[in-house]
Amino acid sequence: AERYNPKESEPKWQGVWNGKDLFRTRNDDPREKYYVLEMFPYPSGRIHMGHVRNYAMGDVVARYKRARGFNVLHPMGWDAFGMPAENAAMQNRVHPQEWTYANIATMRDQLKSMGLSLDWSREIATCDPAYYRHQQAMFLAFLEAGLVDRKTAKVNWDPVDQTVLANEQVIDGRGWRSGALVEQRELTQWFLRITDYADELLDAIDGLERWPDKVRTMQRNWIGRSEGLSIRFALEETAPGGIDELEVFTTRPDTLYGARFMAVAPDHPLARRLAQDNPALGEFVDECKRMGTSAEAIEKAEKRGFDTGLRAVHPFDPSWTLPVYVANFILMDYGTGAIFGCPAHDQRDLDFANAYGLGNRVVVAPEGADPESFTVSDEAYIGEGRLVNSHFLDGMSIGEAKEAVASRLEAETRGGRPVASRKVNYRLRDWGISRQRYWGCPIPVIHCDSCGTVPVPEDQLPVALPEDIDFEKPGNPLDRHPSWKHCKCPKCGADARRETDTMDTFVDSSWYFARFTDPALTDRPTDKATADAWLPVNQYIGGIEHAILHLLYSRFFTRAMRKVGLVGLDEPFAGLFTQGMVVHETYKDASGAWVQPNEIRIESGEAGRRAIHLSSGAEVSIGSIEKMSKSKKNVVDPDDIIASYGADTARWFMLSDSPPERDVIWTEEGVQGAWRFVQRVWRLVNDSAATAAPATPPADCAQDALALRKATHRTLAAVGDAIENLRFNVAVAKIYELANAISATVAAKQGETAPDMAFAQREALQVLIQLIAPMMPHLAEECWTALECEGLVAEQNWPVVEAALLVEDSITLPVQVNGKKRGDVTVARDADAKSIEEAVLALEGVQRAMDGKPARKVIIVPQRIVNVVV
Ligand code: ANZ
Ligand code: ZN
Repeated sequence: AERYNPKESEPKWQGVWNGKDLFRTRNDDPREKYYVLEMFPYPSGRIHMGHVRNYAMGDVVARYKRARGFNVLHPMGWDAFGMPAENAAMQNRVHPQEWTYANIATMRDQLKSMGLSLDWSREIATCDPAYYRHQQAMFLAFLEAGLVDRKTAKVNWDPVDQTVLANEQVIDGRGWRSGALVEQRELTQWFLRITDYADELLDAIDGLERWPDKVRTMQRNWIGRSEGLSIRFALEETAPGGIDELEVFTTRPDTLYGARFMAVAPDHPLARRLAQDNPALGEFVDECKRMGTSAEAIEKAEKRGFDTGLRAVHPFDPSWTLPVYVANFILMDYGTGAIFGCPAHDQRDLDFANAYGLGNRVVVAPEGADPESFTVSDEAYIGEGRLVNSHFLDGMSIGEAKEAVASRLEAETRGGRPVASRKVNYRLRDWGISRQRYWGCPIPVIHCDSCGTVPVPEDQLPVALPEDIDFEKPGNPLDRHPSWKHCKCPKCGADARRETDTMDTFVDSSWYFARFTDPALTDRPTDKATADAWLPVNQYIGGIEHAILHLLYSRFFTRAMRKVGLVGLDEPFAGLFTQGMVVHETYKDASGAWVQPNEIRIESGEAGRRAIHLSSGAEVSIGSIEKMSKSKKNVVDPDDIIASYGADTARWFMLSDSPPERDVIWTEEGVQGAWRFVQRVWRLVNDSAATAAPATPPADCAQDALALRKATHRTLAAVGDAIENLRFNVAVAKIYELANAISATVAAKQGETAPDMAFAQREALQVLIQLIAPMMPHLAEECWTALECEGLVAEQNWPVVEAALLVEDSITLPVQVNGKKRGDVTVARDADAKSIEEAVLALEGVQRAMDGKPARKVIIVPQRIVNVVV
């Protein structure tokens, strides 16, 4: 037969599937549902290999589940709002909308060329007013349900561009375009009250059994629940502003006798008040702000402080006072923005104390250590142990001491209030969704001088983005637009202003999976019954980079939607799979410039692999394997691969080469290996297609034919299992084995083929085609046709495993003589007692042990063990 030609076959079969509307999913289909979803792409321009991997995996699951008789929902859409569109507008003077839709058109074609079994009739783009109007309606419903707040928060302000910057736009403390030092400004912003659900979101993580442990841990840490004690320290003398105490949050009240200092955040009210009269402190506070207030910035920075001269009184000893510092490593928005520092048992406190000569005192020593000689110098002791140097706490465990301190201070009062109270703190913050950007979903509220903030009435939704905008000047184009923001107050009719902030694009992606269940619905975001019927997504697949924010926001959003009656469940994703990255070798020429993979060819010789520059013929050095990135030029364009080898080859290689959660190294050799397998399957099918085969298994099956049938059914069972568990590389390995087994029988039987073997071969080939179909759907259709099978592979049920063929022919049993193991016997699995006994007594080891004596009894425990009693 001729070589398989994907260039002809792939578009042809895509047309056939399309013509039959094979992947359109109906909501009224009575079969059991299965919802498989891959994280929808941002329309950046072109698809990359990461997309190919992600969507190839999802498609295997979709096609497999369809063959298993499920009503499969496998939709696709576009996470289409976001900054890159605005950047493109600024750099290339193209409208964000035009840029976005052009990218969508390109990427849609690319995805279609992959032959994915998607229901394109459900396609959505989050920048479409038909989508975001519902998001606005939901925002208003959340507002009414008390899930939305408006409060001030800090933003990054670029003083030159006069604009708010996203965190990613701040590079080393400077604006990415202007290079100006970024300032922190307070702005009024909209927040979603995710913290209302902190406990619920945390507790429910335990139930997410089909999520990777790693992701579950990351979510737990992000929510960051910590139980501790809030303690009020009196100030020795009342500070300016009448401040006479300092409240701290601690998770280690047991270490109270190890306290050496107090510290407050640079924007703590005490620091702010003191700075009014103290320019040097004011300067220090400003400096801290410039350093940035992100957790990473604080983690990295050298620990620095400013001694206020105030002193705080130790709660257990009125004669013991501690210096109060303003310190750059204390965050205002955690706990109370103030701490007591215990250098011996906290690394940051130790670094700080060492820098300022504050010393330390060990109060927890490891079990059995000599408290006198156990000291700390550069490394804090944060392990378990018993309390020392701590008066009434001495000898207690950390847990006991925490309890003892808490109950004692809770019982004490000052000014009529307890000195301490138990408190739970969360790292999780409310979700600030305001963005001062054009290309996002407008927040549907109106500001009126007399009525305050007024929701846009439902019948005026969507609040659509104006199209006539310019990006010539810095700042938010919505704010600058000559007319858009001017409107009438819906309540009093007076002149009013629209909110010009748009929503964080994470809002768009927090509910798209629910919208897919009924994307054409015009009057509501979702139909509750329909959404509940489809959700949760059975299998969600995407990158680990979304392990925290996207997944947590979606989990919160589902609960918020439940609260306003849009869905009836809590958890959106029952199963989550995070795939690894696609990585590639890097290449550099003699001048040190990066060279693209398509500019070289690889030669493998005695001396190993060498890379040769195609145009110059010069050798190029092969560098490390890195994530595909434009900067290192190690990107392989899926279009090029599909053009030269076809989508099936690309899909097959993606799935075959490594476990799906690990990185896959894209290599030309690997692609060629996949390509050879495509051709091999095609030849195998064509070489045997002509053999006439009986439709039912012949009564007598010879050994070789039976062996092939067993191989077929074993593979069938194993591949089904592997796909169910997303072990695609295992499935591929099993399929290779079956192909080898078929090849061997074809090679062995030149010429005439007996009916039993003809049957076995035909069965094996059909199963092989069905097994490769989820991964290489086009090749599978072409082979199916070549075998003159009926219909399309894409419409077939998954083949049924004949359980009898999975049974091993023989079984090996351990053999004991008088209870002592003397050997093993291998017999037919269905061998009768007499033949087992004969085989056992013939064993050399058994005969030696019996030493010529007769067997009194031979006990056979079926399928388990044989015992000879002498
Ligand atoms: C005294 C102490 C002694 C502490 C010790 C730790 C070890 P988590 O677990 O993250 O909740 N802390 C409290 N508020 C802070 C803030 N706003 N900025 C920076 N650090 C703050 O951490 C709680 C611990 O972090 C608290 O317990 C406090 O230091 C510090 F041996 O109090 B600890
Ligand atoms: Zn009004």
